[in-house]
Amino acid sequence: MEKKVTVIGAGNVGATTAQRIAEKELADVVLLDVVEGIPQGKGLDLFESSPVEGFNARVIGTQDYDETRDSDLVIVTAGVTRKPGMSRDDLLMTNAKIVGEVVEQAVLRSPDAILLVVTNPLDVMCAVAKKVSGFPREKVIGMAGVLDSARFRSFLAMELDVSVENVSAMVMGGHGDSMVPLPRYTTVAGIPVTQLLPQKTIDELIRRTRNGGAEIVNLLKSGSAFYAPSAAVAEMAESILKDQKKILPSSAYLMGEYGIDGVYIGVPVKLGAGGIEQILEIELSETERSLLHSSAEDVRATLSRLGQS
Ligand code: TXD
Repeated sequence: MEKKVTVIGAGNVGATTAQRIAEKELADVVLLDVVEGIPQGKGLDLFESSPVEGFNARVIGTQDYDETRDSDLVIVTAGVTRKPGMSRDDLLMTNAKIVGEVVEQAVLRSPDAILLVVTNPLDVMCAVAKKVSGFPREKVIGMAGVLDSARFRSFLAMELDVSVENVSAMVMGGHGDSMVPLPRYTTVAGIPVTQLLPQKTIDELIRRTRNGGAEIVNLLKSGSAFYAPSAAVAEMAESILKDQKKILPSSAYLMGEYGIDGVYIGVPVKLGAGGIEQILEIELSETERSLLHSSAEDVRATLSRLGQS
C-alpha cells in the first residue's frame, strides 16, 4: 500500500487497531511489541486473514524498530492497563517511561511521521511524546474524545431507542474523571438532545460516560476496553491518512486556545494529512468553560507529579 502505519504495543488495543487499519486498507501495518513472539504471531495471523476477508494490506509483527522505518503514522498503545480499582494516574510513572522509550526509537526511524498516542494517562502521555520527539504540536495527537463521545452516543441511542448514527456528540476536556461532555453540542438528527431528554436523564448518561472506561474494566476483571478504543483510533487514522479533514475531539497541545496554555486537553480539531490542521474554538458557557479549565488543571497536576510541568 502507499501508506505505512506502525502500531507500538501488540496488546488488545494495538492488535485490534492493526486489524481495523488493515481491513479498511488504509495502510500496510507494522505491529511492534517488546514481548517476543506476540507481535510476530498476531501480525502473521492477521495477514493470514486477508485472503478470506479480501483486504490488500501487508501486516508484519516485529520487535525491531528498523522495520518501522518511514512510517506515515505511528500509533502508541504500549504500556500497562488499569486493574479494577486502579486509577489512570496510577499508571503514570510506568507508562511515561515506556512511552518515552518507544517514541524515541520510533521517531529516529520515522522523523516525518504523525504520532497518535493512546496510552493512559492519555493527555500526559501526549506531553511526554511531544517532549521526547521534539515534534510540533500539529504532529502529536491523543485519542480519547472520539471514544468518550462514542460512549455518550451509545448511551443516548439506547435511551432514545434510535440509530447510533443519528446521534452526534461532543466531549471535551481531559480523558479522566473530569472529562466535559457537552449536551448543548450533542444532537439527534440535528435536534439538540436537551429538547429530547430531561436534564436528569442527561446527567445520568453523562455520569455513565465519565465512568465508561471503569464500567468495562469492572466487567472484564482483567484488561480494559479495546473494541471501541480501536474503532476510535482507526477513525482518526483514516482522517489523517486519507486527508479527510474530519472534525474530531482529540487531545491537542493548547497554546492559549480557550484561555489554556501549555497543556494537552481534548478539544475539537480538524484532522488531515498535516495532522492537526485546525483547533476549533467553540463558544462555551461560563460553567462549561470552568469545567474545561478545571480538567486542564487536573492534567497539569498530573504532569507536575511526573516532574514535567
Ligand atoms: O481512550 C484511550 N486513550 C484509551 C487508552 C482507551 C483504551 C486503552 N487505553 C490505554 O491504552 C490503556 O490504559 C493502556 O495504557 C494502553 C494499551 O491498552 P491495551 O488494552 O492494549 O493494553 P495491553 O493489552 O496490556 O497491551 C499493551 C501492550 C502489551 O502487549 C505490552 O507487551 C506492550 O504494550 N508493551 C510494550 N510494547 C513495546 N515497547 C514497550 N516498551 C512496551 N511495554 C509494554
